Amino acid sequence: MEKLLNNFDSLCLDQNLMSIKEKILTNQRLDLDDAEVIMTSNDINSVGMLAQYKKFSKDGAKIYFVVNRHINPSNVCAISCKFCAFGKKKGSSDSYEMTIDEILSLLNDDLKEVHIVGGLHPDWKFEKYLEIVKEVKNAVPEAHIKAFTAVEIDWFSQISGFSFEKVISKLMKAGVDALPGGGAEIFAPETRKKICSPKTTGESWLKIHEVAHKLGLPSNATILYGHLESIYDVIDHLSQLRNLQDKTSGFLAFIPVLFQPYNTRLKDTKPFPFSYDLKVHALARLFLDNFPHIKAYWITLGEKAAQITFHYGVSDADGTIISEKIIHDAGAKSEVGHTRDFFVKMIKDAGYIPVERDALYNELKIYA
Ligand code: V47
Repeated sequence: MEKLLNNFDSLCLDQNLMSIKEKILTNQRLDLDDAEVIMTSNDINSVGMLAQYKKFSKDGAKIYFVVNRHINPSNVCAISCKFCAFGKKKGSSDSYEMTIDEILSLLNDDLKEVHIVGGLHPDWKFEKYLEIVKEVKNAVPEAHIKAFTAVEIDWFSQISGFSFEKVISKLMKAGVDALPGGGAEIFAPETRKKICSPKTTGESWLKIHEVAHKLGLPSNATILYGHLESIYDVIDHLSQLRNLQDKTSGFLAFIPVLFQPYNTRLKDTKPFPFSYDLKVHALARLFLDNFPHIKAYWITLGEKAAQITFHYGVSDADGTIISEKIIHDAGAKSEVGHTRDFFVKMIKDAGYIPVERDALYNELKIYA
């Protein structure tokens, strides 16, 4: 593995990265200034070499994926965020609500993870969400259920009058095995206000994940990037997540989610160069030293770009998803889903070892 950095000194174009290399080699934690050096560096190859070294020191050449399915029971949403093209007003012609039977018809015994998230429905009671979880668990008991973002947990708390603890405990009892990482968007209050002012604050998002971890429920964390944020917002976001993970160790994976502007009220944001995506993924791997995995969300990146991030510290390719809607409503150009065979080939083609996993990263099959 040391070989990965053999040529580093002779190939490094940015001398500011040399002290970061020393820290990575000696397992020292990066600070906020190091993160700034990475995000402002033009030496994307050297940044990638460092992130790759860190990834290999954790997982070797393995890249994980899961046979999963996304289910969005309704797109009716009581709030409207500028970056979102999915949420619809109740009664609008493009709103929908799925019945339990419609939800169950999407399941099959091959699934290892069912990912359930949706809008904040103004009329549905908390019991309805518990029923969805119970019915899904009953139909596919072998699959993990990763359900409801912290924004939904906050909403359930408001509509039920229950504390976060009670809402999460009831969801766990119904069958939820993990929380997805959505809703984190960007914690920095000024930027958060510009893209999703009505949404749960960053502080509450972090509090809900802390409560979940304390109750023994693991979770993921996301960042929505590529809109109005500065690199300091990105660094602040990672720093707050790293601090919480130091306290709880409950996060499984960090997922950079690239903003898609189509059909949103942030249509006019200027596109970022691909080197920015690579730096966000690499920085995540280097800075979040206490996160087990960095995930490439191929839905937003596109399949080929996701493959390229495998060389920038990523250790997880998410999964089959089967039918993604939230990001495709905002113009994502990737397919809406893929097969298990697609992931095995995609990971092998990039030079890595595909490992099929469940939602909790238990290894189910290594495709050597
Ligand atoms: O939080 C909504 C994002 C997220 C847009 O935990 C958009 O394993 C881009 O959280 N452009 C939900 N993104 C997705 C999510 C997720 C995905 C995959 C895996 C996991 C996991 C979690 O969707 C929201 C928001 O950031 N989103 N609109 C948009 N226009």
